[in-house]
Amino acid sequence: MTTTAGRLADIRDKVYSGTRLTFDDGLFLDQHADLFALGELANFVREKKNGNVTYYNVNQHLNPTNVCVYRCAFCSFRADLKSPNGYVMSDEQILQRAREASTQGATELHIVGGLHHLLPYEWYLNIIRSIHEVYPDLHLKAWTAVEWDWFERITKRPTRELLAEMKAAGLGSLPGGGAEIFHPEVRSKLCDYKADADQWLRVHKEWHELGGKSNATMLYGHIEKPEHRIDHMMRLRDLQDVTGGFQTFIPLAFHPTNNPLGKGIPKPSGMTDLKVMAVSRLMLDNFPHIKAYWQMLTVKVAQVAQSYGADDIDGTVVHETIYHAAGSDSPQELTVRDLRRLIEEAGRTPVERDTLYHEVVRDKPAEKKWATGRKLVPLN
Ligand code: V47
Ligand code: SF4
Repeated sequence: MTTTAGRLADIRDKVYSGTRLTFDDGLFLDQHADLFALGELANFVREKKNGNVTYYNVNQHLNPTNVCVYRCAFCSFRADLKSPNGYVMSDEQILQRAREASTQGATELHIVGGLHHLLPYEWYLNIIRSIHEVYPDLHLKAWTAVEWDWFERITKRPTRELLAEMKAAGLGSLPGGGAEIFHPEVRSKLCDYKADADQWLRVHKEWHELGGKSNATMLYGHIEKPEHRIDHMMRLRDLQDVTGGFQTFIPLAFHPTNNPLGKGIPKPSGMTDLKVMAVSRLMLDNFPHIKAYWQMLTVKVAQVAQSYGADDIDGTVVHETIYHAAGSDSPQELTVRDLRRLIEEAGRTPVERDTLYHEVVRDKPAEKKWATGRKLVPLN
């Protein structure tokens, strides 16, 4: 009979020799390995792939509407069509936010939002086209696979065609959101009606086949079990073997405030955050990067995560709303100086990257200025 120590030794040999881990290996690591052992192994892979570098970027978020036809059980951001909290930004507000991002030195605008009951696909297309026309240097990372699936439902046109159309209009890449947990046992309880695992993976495959890059996420720390997390990673790894189009995996810690799923569920602990980070690094051997998204993990855990497999910390993240609605107590945004300092304190070398992981070299470092007040137009 193999002991726990024996099993861990076998896995250690595999990691050091570059042998791919199996589903059972992943499950064992998630359930039985101690955090120090996980950290040692994940850090080995992290340094083999990315040396001592931790990447960050200068980015802003834009959520053009929070009105959503879906009711994901974990979501604190969405609003009903007739809710007083519902908003839809005007074209002018959207362009103003792109102007602000551009003048503050951002290289990326991360654009996601609700699936509005009444707005046509052309509204979403026009956001990309109009920003790209005025600010062609701003990389637009926009619309999760769930949004693409929605566009297909409302236009009755195939996602492949819509992706190509939006690429021509200026779309730069796809964010990793909407993945949640792929396994239907859990997904049906989190978000029964929106795009399922196959649809999510298909959209990313089609985008990769068009030559695009994208990210992937996993929402953990709620009702899922270790086997659901490992299953999620295996599905992503399988697609990455085929396309190679994923850049970064981002484990997202569940935030329980202001959403139906959160009742009675605490936020995942720092131990769970680091374990999931490390297991992700070990299982996703074909993903170049693992991101410790500081807004979601807290600055402190994101910093420690740089020794548990992560090599990216995300960016300045001006105007984040989704996590703050769900009870994040992280700061609203960080300056470049803050980001570089906390990366250096973690013993890593900070490197500014653009969305596609090219190094950004500046005459002088970009600095955030406080944004002026933002007004949103209520829908009703
Ligand atoms: O899909 C929503 C998650 C995602 C909660 O691609 C929640 O670079 C925890 O995908 N608790 C959107 N998570 C955010 C996202 C993302 C973020 C940063 C960078 C990138 C990238 C992508 O946020 C949703 C959902 O999985 N989410 N509500 C919550 N209460
Ligand atoms: Fe809508 Fe996205 Fe919230 Fe789900 S997570 S309810 S799709 S905004």
